Amino acid sequence: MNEAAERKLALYHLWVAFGAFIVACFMGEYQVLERSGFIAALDSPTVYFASVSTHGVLMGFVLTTFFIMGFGYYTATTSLKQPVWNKPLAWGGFWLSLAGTIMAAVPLLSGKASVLYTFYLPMQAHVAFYIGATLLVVGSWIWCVIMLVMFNQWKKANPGLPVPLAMFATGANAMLWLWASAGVALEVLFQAIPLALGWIDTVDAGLARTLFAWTLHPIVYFWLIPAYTAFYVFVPKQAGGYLFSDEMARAAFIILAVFALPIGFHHLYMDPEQAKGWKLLHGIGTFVVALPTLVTGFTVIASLEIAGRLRGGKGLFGWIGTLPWSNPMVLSVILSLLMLIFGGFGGIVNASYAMNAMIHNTAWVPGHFHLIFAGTTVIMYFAIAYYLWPMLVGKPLFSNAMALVQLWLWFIGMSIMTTPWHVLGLLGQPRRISSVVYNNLLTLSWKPYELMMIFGGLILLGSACLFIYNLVKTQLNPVATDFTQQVEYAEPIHPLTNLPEFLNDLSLWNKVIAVLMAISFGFPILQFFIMDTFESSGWGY
Ligand code: HAS
Ligand code: CU1
Repeated sequence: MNEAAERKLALYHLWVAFGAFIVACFMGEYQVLERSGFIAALDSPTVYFASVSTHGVLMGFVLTTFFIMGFGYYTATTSLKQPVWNKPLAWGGFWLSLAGTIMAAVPLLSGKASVLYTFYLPMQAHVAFYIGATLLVVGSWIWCVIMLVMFNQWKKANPGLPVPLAMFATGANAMLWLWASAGVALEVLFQAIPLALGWIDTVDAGLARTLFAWTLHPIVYFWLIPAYTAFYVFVPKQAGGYLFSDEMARAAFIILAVFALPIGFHHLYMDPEQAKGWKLLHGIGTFVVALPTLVTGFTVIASLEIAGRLRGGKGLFGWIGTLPWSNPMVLSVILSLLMLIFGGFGGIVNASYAMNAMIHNTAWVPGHFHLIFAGTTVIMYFAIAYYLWPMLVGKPLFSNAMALVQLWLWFIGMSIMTTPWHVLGLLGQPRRISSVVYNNLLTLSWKPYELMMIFGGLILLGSACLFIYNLVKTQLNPVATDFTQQVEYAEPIHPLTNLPEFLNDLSLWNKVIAVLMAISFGFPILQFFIMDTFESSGWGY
């Protein structure tokens, strides 16, 4: 199943994703320059905040959502071997999301929505920003519905058979996202848009932040799941081996989906609106959700070891050297896991209440998420693109060597940029600031690290340009193949027999999520409506 209509659908989504990505990369480099304060002519908080808001929205919402949709359509059709259900609807979702993106881009670029990608109220953006963001989300809901319909149709047509792992992961992600996006949808519909239109005069910022936290944690797993999908379904085969355990992979996706949702208060540890008991509950859940990542690390490394040994690797670590490092997918997973060690370590620091107090709202936090999102996650988006592009455009990859250089540069640049951010955070540099000159010893001590971050940013920008160049040249390659190459999904080393239904279905987990969400968000949201707070009559206003 590699039909022209499906290819076109995937390709359009992926190009929007990577178009947004490259624009945002240029903004990122401007931002490190401005923020460092080294070039006086660049100093402009107004331009800085417009840029950083656009950068965050393009990377966090546009790159991710379009990539996930395009990749999902392709994995669904190729793993289930059936066409996309209701293609006109899928295109409707695409155009709706694109229209929303353009609508939000106008106020962002004109400085009327400089509210950062988290757009915390009571900061206010132009209403077009909120409506545009809503349309983007509604478009992604269409994708979720299509994925879940295809999941269930296939199950009905193939009773008792295990849903292909790639589809299982995609289905879990669609379920996760439907739940996750509800929080921010409520915030935007009932608070941000009415406020922006002047229908209400005030909003409860605590309620807004609580609703946003509902979305903010699971959204990072929505971004991550395609990377993990590639870890499990592409990497073992590309490395020349087998998947260590299909069941473990399913369990990881389920735990990710179930536990990513009820734990958002680790973003609110330092906020006053939620009581400490609720923070503790969400804090415990945060440690639970690190578990599927540990399982994933274990399973993927075990799969790589199988491949390395099948290729003749001997001894404790000999298998690492025999892996096909020149395969972009294999190189990416190694670099991705290396970044995950430190990005995950930072996450565990963040999740620990007392340490969170030291790093919250400092440059440490962008250090954490650039390493684990832009590093661990996005490097796998590159790997997926390099793998799928020849099949999508029917041409051989323009340059494998260039892809390898690009991936190494991305890893090196990300390490050089995020290490100083972690240090700067510990040296007390706030996040979400443009350049500040206190001219004292503290800000002087920031300087060497700021120089490093500019250098890291430059390497990243170069790497991003190479990536886009390679894709464009592949598409324009005069040498055409005939679309016969098919995606190869990894086989588990032990074939699946007697897969329990709870590892092959999502409806039970959907109910578990409903219960956990009611427990962890029920009262914390309800309290805003039943409790009279200072100068507030309840009901969220
Ligand atoms: Fe996070 C803030 C906690 C994972 C993204 N995070 C953020 C923000 C973003 C983000 C965007 O508890 C900022 C939001 C904002 O703007 O305010 N995060 C965690 C924890 C994890 C975690 C506990 N985050 C992610 C992932 C993200 C992401 C994944 C994106 C994709 N995060 C937090 C907290 C905050 C936060 C607080 C709030 C901070 C604040 O105060 O504002 C965990 O899931 C991480 C688990 C991972 C590990 C690593 C295990 C390592 C493995 C690698 C093994 C490899 C080897 C090498 C041995 C424990 C599995 C093998 C080598 C070979 C050669 C084969
Ligand atoms: Cu989080």
